[in-house]
Amino acid sequence: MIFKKHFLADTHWYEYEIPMYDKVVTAPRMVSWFEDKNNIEAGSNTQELTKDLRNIRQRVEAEIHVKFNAVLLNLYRNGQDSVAWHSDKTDKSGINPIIASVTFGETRLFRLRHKFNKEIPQVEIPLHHGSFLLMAGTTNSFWQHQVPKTAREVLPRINLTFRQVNKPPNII
Ligand SMILES: O=C(O)CCC(=O)C(=O)O
Ligand SMILES: [Mn+2]
Repeated sequence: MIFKKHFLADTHWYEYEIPMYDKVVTAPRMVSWFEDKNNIEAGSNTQELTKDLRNIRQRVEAEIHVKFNAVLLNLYRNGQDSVAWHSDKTDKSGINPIIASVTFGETRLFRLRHKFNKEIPQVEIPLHHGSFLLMAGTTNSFWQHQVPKTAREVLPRINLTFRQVNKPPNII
């Protein structure tokens, strides 16, 4: 659990505000966003990818031969933290982004549902410590995903999603 401990303690975690109709709601989890230095606009307070994040990215890139310039860290502090149904968009076009996900800590369910055909059964994948999950092709155009809340007593979980972003970043 070395990486979980490290990221828990050494990351600047902050709350993520989601615009929802005419309100703004606070997401039920903590986040931290990093980009490559050359992608960060002057004057922006976006964090630069750390050495550890660059090392993990290198392993991911070597596995799938895809390059990433940003990573979103999500911290699920307990079973009440979650991410609601959504698809990932990493640029304005939103077309077929490639998202590589790495999990540390507690196992949580990752669920997928088809956006248009309700007859297709949902898919449930328990993401364990050290899991690697790749969303590519049309996954994010045709499917939504979520990490539901759980009534079980669970320890913190940290998820890293490597992304390719243009400016300005649009993280989910
Ligand atoms: O925590 C996860 O496994 C997924 C996170 C996610 O979907 C997101 O940040 O867009
Ligand atoms: Mn997502």
